[in-house]
Amino acid sequence: PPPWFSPDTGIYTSKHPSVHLPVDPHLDAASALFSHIHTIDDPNSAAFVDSLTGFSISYTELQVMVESIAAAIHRDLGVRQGDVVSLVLPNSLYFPLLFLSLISLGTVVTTMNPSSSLGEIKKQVSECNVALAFTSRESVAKLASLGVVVIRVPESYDLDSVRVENPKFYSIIKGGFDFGSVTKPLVKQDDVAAIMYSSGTTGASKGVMLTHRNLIASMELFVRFEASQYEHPGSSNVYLAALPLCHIYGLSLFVMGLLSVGSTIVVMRRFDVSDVVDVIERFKITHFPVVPPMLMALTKKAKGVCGEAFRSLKQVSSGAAPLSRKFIEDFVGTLPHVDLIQGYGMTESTAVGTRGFNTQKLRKYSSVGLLAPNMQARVVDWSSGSFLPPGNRGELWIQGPGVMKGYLNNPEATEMTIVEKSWLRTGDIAYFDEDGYLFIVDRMKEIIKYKGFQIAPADLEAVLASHPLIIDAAVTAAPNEECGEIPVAFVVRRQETTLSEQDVISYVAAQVAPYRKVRKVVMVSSIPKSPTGKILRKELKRILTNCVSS
Ligand code: 4UV
Repeated sequence: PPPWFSPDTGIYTSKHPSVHLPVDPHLDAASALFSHIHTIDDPNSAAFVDSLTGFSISYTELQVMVESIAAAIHRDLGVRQGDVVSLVLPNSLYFPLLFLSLISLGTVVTTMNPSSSLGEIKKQVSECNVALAFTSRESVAKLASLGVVVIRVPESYDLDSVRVENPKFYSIIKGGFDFGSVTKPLVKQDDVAAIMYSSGTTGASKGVMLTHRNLIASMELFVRFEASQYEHPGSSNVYLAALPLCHIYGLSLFVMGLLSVGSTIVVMRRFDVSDVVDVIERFKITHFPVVPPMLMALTKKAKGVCGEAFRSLKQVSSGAAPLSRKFIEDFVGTLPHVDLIQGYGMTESTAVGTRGFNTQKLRKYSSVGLLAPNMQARVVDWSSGSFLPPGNRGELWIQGPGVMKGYLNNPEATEMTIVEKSWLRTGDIAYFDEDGYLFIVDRMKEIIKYKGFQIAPADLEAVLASHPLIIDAAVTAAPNEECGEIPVAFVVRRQETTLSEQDVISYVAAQVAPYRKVRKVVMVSSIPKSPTGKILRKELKRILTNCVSS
């Protein structure tokens, strides 16, 4: 057997040398991040740039602003250690400023997609006991109607206009607050820093408790380690941040990790392929992390554009959902000078998992890469429970400092997901090849991945069940070339009703974020279930295949 696999324990160890993680038990993730900033070649280089206006924040300014905003939030808003504050924000430079300020205070941040519906916000606000929220204009009323104290975050970076239009926010952001004037709370690495939402292997979406230690692990093992593998220093890289910062993939890269290596991060409010070429050219983007639909859109666009526009681009990394061979071949054929890799991780692992690593000799585009340092894995046969050697497919389990503390207020779900004390069941079916590269081949968990976003069938089933004319319903994924997967609802309607497929689609759309809406409805006479009442999802998939082929 290879040295990185033990047949006795069934454990795969990372092929990378292990990385030293800070041992001080009292350390918050923002301070851990800033402890690296003195190593940056030019502290006056831009940490963040707004893709629309070119407004930028340097590394020196970033650190001063984070301290000042933290002091203002503590002093003016009375936010204290352990309080839960929500960020319901689209991508902006204010997002990382607020996130880092809040966690440096020992405050717990819970992020929500800015397109969340009132019902979705209500669930998260009540589960996390949110006391205060920072949000954009669109969500102010929703949050306020739930009794949450709301601070509106402007779109503008022009402080003069912010002062006039939004004095409350201005007073927090204007600077000049001295952190020395407040007693800095003692934050432990084991304290919860963020609560992100994921449905895990089954059921409704749940709060994933990530500690400061988890965020530090993500910064060190995922981002800093990768940067250390390349000859050029991370500070010469310019990243395009078009992934949502509210999701673990964008958060771990653009709000935490990349700052510690001094890269410049160009923030796009949202991914828009018609602007992307211009942004890449204008800001000389070198690295672009994407989800598969973005890769497809980029490739299509690149075909019609002169190659010069992409000259600066060195690496595109894709993650969050499977990348088809067709997308890979299309991309590599169109932009052969750009290195394409895949990464794999989960909310529950703080995005720590595997990353691709191409060399002159070895290019495995379909692989999600090698296990991150300090991480271990097992591949488990789902019928016998035995641990499988390289070349065999089974459920992937991972273990290491990226793994979450647990699900919020849900010990049962935590126990089902973190097994044998410390192993995270990923719900993904995977195998390692003879070189230790991981391949994700299927998913045994219920989640649907729409453009890389999670959708929990159970969440949509609860919405469907609330319709008076629906007797029973179940949701599953249908494959879709552009989006990866789309949610399809199987609906048993009351006899003699005129409820149409479109009625069902509209009913759900009114209650969920746009990306989570049901996109196809199949009327059935009953939902296939096991004797214990569990929805037989494989059977639903079979019915769906038959509908498409007939
Ligand atoms: O919880 P989540 O929504 O989290 C993510 C995380 C994406 C990351 C993390 C680190 C990276 O380096 C990176 O490139 C991407 O999406 O969903 C977790 C589930 O998404 C699927 C898989 O089912 C996970 O359990 N998934 C994530 N990455 C891939 C993937 C991939 N490369 N290929 C196939 N499925």
